[in-house]
Amino acid sequence: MMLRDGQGQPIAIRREDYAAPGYWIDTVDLTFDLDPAKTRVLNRMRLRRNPDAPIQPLRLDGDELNLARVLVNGQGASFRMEGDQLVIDGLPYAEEGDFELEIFTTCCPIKNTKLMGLFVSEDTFFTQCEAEGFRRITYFLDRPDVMSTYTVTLRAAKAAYPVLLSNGNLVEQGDLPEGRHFAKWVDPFRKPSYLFALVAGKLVAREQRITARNGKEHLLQVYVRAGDLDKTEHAMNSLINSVLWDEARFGLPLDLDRFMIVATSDFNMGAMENKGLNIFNTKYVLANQATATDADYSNIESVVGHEYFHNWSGDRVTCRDWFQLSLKEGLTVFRDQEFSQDLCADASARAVKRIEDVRVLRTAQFPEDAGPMAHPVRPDSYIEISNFYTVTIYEKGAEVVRMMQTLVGRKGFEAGITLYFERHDGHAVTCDDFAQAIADANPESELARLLPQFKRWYSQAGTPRLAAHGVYDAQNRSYTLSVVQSCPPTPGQPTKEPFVIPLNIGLLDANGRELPIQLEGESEVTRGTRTVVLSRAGEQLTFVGLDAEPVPSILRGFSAPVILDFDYTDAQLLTLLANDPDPFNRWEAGQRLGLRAALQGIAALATDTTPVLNDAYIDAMRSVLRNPQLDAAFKELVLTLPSETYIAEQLDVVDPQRVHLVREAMRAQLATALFADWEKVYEENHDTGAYTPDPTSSGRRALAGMALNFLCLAARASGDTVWPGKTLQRFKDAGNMTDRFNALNALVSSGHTLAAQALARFHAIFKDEALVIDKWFSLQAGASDRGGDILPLVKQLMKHPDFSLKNPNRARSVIFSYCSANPGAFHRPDAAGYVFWSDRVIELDAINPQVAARLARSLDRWSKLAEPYRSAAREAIARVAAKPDLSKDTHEVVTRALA
Ligand code: 0A1
Ligand code: ZN
Repeated sequence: MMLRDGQGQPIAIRREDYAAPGYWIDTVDLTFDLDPAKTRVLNRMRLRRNPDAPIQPLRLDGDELNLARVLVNGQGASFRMEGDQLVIDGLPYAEEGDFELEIFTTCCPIKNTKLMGLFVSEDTFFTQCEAEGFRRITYFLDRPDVMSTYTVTLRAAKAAYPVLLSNGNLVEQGDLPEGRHFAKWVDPFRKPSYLFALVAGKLVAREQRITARNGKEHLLQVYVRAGDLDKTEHAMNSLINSVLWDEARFGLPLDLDRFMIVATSDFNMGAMENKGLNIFNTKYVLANQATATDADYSNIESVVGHEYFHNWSGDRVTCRDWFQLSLKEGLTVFRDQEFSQDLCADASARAVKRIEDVRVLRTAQFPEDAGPMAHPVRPDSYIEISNFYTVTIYEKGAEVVRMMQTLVGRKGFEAGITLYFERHDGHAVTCDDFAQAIADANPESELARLLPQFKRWYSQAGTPRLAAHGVYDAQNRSYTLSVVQSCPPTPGQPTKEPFVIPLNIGLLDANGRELPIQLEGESEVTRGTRTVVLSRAGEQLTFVGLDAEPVPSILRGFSAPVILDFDYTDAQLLTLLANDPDPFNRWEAGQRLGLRAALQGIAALATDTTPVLNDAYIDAMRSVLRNPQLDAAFKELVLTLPSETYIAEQLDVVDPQRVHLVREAMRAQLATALFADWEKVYEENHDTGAYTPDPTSSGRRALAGMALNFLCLAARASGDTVWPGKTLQRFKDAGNMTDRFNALNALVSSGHTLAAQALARFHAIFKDEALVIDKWFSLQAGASDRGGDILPLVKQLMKHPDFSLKNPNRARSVIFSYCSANPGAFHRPDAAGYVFWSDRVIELDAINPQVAARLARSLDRWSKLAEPYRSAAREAIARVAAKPDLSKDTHEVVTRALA
């Protein structure tokens, strides 16, 4: 049951209604008798009233629990149920000190398909408590500002559940009658309930003892199922690197004797930072060269880092309420991004990582910020908090932290982080507290000067737009850049105030050489990038001492999460693409050229055989490919055209089929026009020797994979059989999953007849590797559509014996790959894609509302679609919204979409 208003609609929770809890829970002593069908939970807590809060009954949250007993100080107590809440009156007053509350409940983990609270996955018990899953385990004040010390005793059948884990330190274990055993864990750190975890089952661990910089010894463990131990080395190495990095960069040591990671194949998200007992989706733990791609290796490194860094930014200092979610998530994404960059051997690899991060932001977060689910980094209200684990909270939140670092400098930022942890260690705090600490540690900085205005990044939703225009004055040898900022309305926020925007700028001469920078009225002349801080709606920047009109390189390194409009000429973009010392803007110049061509092709109603790319673009791409100074990874990014989603975002009215057709035409053109170069690129890069997932060799594999893709595409047009044949051979002989998968992808995405046998062989080799079978499904559901062939294939894939709607990874591999990642196949003129989508949302909602609500977001941008797509999409959303008994999760998404 959920809270509903008079009309029966779920009630929104508002940030302004925050009130401190009426009670504190100091200690929690939990005893579990684990049984898949009926787990018994004895919860003994010590509570006291919060003397600073109004006198009120105790209201404990619960969800799908069977209540057997409530005792206060050992006596039967009177209580009542109000909806899902257990309400107890007449408890001791503050002056009377603390009291004991004992609650005995049972729950049914085997039937828990929501994967929140206590659930069973492959005969092993796991928990997921963030954000509000603990209430599915026991009645509790399930909110992050109630922090307690936990003692946990786990009891279970020894043969079936030999490993019993919980947070903190193992203090006791032993056998019990009837083949059962127990383990008792004590977590020395106070924590909110969302960080509680337990795991029980047949698992094995890779172990490593490490000595940190400060001389302390720790035991690191990665727990997996018995057959997967050979896939844990990379996760363990990533964990070791994370421990060392956090201590070196921010002075934050590991505070536990033992740190555990456990992998499960049934998980709604990527991973979870439970104190000392991180629980991971297998996708972000398991890797060996035969089963995982370079991208998997790199994701594992980031996610292991991310969860580990939460130990400080999340666990030691947590959120006061869920509106502050970005306090931990934005900061922790920033930290994992910095970690991955710092592990790179050179500046080029760092830039590649930055470009990849920005690409995620622009293809996922910018559309979110422009759509019906747009919300500030610190939201003002929500119906279901699970819907707010978004790219805005995570990725835009990280950009906000990054801008702070830009404004105070790297050293200043490190001092700010130190002050933040000194001030708030052990507490549940707010985004304001974080920004204040960074500013206070840097009192002379622009951040401190502009702090209240800077914090609009937390309160205002929407992506700011910078309209920049440059005028050269030959007489005064000056160049004036006018910049006007604006931000479109978002739900509930019709108007916006100006943001503080750190803008990194450089100037190049016509030959692409970096010019010295001197701003009018300043005596200082600098070389390279200059950070200018914008804070007004419109500003003019005048650069002096210039003998000719410069080519401005604006927003270097993507110094702020904004859209930059500048009327670059093609010649200027070609100069930047060939020369900009800032690799981000060098890449960006190529993207702008590609985007421009795509938009022109779309406007001109290009057909699939119209040349969309001009010779200058093709020549520039050829030069990039042939440039010996550029790394393979960077080349691969430059040669990747803007995605269909990104192109669509630039249009007011989107015809997805047209976008798809034009982008495919551009790909076909790149394939044929650069055929000889692709052959050479392949020959030069395909042999990367003994497999290691380092940035250099993975960059070469990525570029070779791209070449193979284009070669097969060109073969499709020419009828050539040599390259498809070579690709099949490559697929068969490959020594690692990256090369094998790239070859398979080249055959599938070019629609070659050899694809079928390669797919069959791939399935046969990897039938027992769930994560590889996910790739097999996802590749097919995400393949380029030819004449509407993907939807029937997707329906067929759902009938495959390996398919299951209950396993989130598998559901995502087919349904999300089609509905969210394959716009050309999903947006069908006959609306069959949308009908399929609504059926799946409804079907999934009954099993797992979180997964359903995510799928529901595939149609976020429906109102931008051209007819007939627009009306058909709206109808499909309305059909979902009309379904009675929809979860809060899905209800919130579809009603916002229709608002
Ligand atoms: N805090 C985790 C993300 C997470 C959130 C909710 C979950 O519930 C299903 C699971 C994980 C992180 O940022 O990694
Ligand atoms: Zn996180």
